[in-house]
Amino acid sequence: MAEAKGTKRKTRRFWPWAALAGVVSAGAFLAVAELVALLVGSGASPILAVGSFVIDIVPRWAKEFAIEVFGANDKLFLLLSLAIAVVIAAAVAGVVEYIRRPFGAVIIGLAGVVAIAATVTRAGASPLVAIPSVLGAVVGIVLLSLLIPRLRTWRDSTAPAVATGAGSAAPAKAVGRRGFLRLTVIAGAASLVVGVGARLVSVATSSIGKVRDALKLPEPASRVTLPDGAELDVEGLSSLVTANKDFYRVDTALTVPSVDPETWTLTIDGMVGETVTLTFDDLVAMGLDEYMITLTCVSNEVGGSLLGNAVWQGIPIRDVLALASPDSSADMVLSRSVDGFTASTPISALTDPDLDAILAVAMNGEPLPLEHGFPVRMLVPGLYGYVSATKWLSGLTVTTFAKDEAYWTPRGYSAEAPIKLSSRIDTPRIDKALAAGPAKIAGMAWAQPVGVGAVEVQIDDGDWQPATMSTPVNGATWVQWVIDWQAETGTHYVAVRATDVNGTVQTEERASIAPNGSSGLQRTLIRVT
Ligand SMILES: Nc1nc2c(c(=O)[nH]1)N[C@H]1C(S)=C(S)[C@@H](COP(=O)(O)O)O[C@H]1N2
Ligand SMILES: [Mo]
Repeated sequence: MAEAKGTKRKTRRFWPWAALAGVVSAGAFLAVAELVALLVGSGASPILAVGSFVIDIVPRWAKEFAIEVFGANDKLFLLLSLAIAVVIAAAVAGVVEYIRRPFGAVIIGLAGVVAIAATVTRAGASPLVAIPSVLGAVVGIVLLSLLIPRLRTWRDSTAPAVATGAGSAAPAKAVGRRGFLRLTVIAGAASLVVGVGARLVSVATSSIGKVRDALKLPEPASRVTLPDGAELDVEGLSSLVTANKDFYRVDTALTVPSVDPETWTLTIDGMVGETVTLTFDDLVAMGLDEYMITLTCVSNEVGGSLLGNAVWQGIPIRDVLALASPDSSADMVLSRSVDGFTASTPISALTDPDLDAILAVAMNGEPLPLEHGFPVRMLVPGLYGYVSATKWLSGLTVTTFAKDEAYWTPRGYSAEAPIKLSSRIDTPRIDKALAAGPAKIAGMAWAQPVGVGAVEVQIDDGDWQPATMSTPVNGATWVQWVIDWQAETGTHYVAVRATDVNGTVQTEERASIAPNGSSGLQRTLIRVT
């Protein structure tokens, strides 16, 4: 009994080493997979494929939590969580292999199957993308089955003399221990160098940034002209046009898709008289015009910053659709991105001659930034981004809401989602005390596609007072507003509400972002000292 307990304790003493063997084996798996993925091409990296798969399957609350807590770092958070999960699973695999082979190897094999499944099911994947995961898993299993026997030799060599034979303990200990540690260190270091190196090479050789820098777009036939008073000058107020570098980004893409305009095509199919495929040159040759459109995310909370305004250059979607002669019984266009994302847009919003729904190729005077959909994206005034603003666009399928659904529809968001009339306070901010005396309260308001007619502000329990608005550029664009205020020492509440040009007043009724956008009034606390 005492001896059995002693053996058990001794066995457990080696568990951390077994866990390390598992982690090093998993590291070799990923390193080999990354290296081979370099040769096979985009979409073959198992860690990124599994990450993308996780993005597609995580429940809505988890996604909302990640966006809320980590904002633009939500993808970094996902990758870190994934890395921690991989390390834990790998450590378990090592210990399991040590206790009872070959079950640790089986765990690595299963991880290989998951990686293969995740890579081959990505949009547009070729069967070749399975190769890195297969080779990686094989290397991981081989390494684990080399390490664990060495660890056992080490353990056995530390057994009491009665078990291993007198005199042999000392040299066996040296051999077993050194054999295990040497292979662990070499394999671990090699994996680190190869894995990190392969990732870096993959990022560095991605030449799409250079392609974008070299792209010359023709001059647009028309420019957006700003009316007098289109922009107010108030400290702390958002600018009328959001700079590209400050523009919010929301998408399901773990890595920004690389799409070369040289090989890009757009296919218009489905319920059409004729399927049409356009090249980038075909599209641009239809003629560019400038449009100012404020893009808004359904995930924007009351008072939030998930919206931005830009000057876009593009082509009306109604002209592009007309080339394919859509069937009059169709009521939806399902737009598709190269990465598999889809959006469902009512065809009426795309063909309305009074609404400039466009395929955009430029944003604020330059080709679309890679993360905002290079080379071509959609923009539809008045509809939230997830039902209209497909980035890295690759196809338009003319169909019906009854027949097809988009990416977010089975994930708890409405199939159709017009932007809700809303407004926000940019200054003063709740986290910054204000000095008593004359002050300005200012912010933004939006009512795409009709436009804002009026903005009112309420201070404490006072009456709603009209704010001064910037001159609207068009109905698809937000406006700025400002009101002068004599700030008195103490704490105050400020609320804002917008009215659209048709006289509809922003509702006080609170709604959360799911299923079709937040509502309610922003009421902010101001401290005056
Ligand atoms: N391919 C693709 N396009 C997409 C998305 C996406 O996840 N993938 N997200 C949509 C959503 S939810 C919004 S709000 C807008 C955001 O565009 P931006 O990142 O350029 O601001 O893009 C839309 N287009
Ligand atoms: Mo969005």
